[in-house]
Amino acid sequence: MAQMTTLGQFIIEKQADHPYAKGELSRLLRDIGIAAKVVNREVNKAGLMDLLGQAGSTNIQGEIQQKLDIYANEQFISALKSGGECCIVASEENEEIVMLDTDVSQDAKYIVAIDPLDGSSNIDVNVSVGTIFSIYRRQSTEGRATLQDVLQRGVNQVAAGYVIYGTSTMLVYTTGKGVNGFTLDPSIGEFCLSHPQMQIPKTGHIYSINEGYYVHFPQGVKSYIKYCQVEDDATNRPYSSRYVGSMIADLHRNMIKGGIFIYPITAATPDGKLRLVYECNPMSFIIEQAGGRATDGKTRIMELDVHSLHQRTPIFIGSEEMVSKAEEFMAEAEAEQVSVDLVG
Ligand code: AHM
Ligand code: MG
Repeated sequence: MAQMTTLGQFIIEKQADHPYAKGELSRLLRDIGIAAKVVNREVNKAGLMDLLGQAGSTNIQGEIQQKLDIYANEQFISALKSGGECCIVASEENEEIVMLDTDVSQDAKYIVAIDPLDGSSNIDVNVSVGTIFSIYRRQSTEGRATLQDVLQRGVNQVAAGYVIYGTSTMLVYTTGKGVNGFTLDPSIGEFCLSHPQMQIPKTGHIYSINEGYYVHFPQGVKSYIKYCQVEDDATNRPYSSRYVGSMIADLHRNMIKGGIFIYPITAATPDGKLRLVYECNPMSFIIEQAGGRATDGKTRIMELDVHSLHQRTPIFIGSEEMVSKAEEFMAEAEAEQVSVDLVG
């Protein structure tokens, strides 16, 4: 039988590659991996449990929280707290940052931003959900860490990853030296290296966007969708449309098969829907590390300024050539709008 590499072994082996090779980042990743296994166990039996359903409270974006959202949030925060390497957790489920360092202990050097259970409206229909995480070094050097330590641009990330609770459960992460994927073997309870050095194809023939909002999309997005639907043998069009409604599932598929995922601004969500700090930046880091591209239609996601914890951004992410093509349509539409405005 081939020798399996577990997540724990892999993290230790790669520790020396990292500039901050003191073992803290490794311990942090290991803690996240352990919490992911606990969350996976609960997600898997969601259909059997009273946990399923809505908790009745709303989070700060006004969306109804599922009970498992709360459970997952608690698991990750408690794993990070007991690990001692993380001073602040920024979570989709908490309006404010969660301080883990204390007046007494201020040694923890890392900030973790997390969406504990993304796509949670899919839980009660048995569709894949996921966890997204992003890790930064604390920038301030004195006293307790503050919100400012969290509001760093995506280019500062030292690690990012996602867990997909799907037909199998996978943890995929990067520390800036490529992307590796681990599949949970439930018989031994370990994440095992199954997808070493993942690369997203340069192009693909799948586009993922909620076309139900078509009338509310900007003109550039509408034109790009039409381009995807036109017949053209040379570029293998028309493309297929696939939209799970669970960003991790859509991006994980695109990562393996090639494709583009777009969540643009719409009339109802003028800043986009997805969150920069704990959804778009980590996914952009991973996709870029796999050879893909991620922008807001114009600017690289990881270079956007971060003003607030729950900031939203439009996102175009996936295979490099497809994202660049969509950007061309955005630029064209913008230029046309400018000339219309000038004439008007
Ligand atoms: P959530 O963080 O509240 O779960 O929302 C994020 C999810 C993404 O996973 C998904 O891509 C998107 O929202 C779907 O939104 P919509 O239903 O508007 O297409
Ligand atoms: Mg989310």
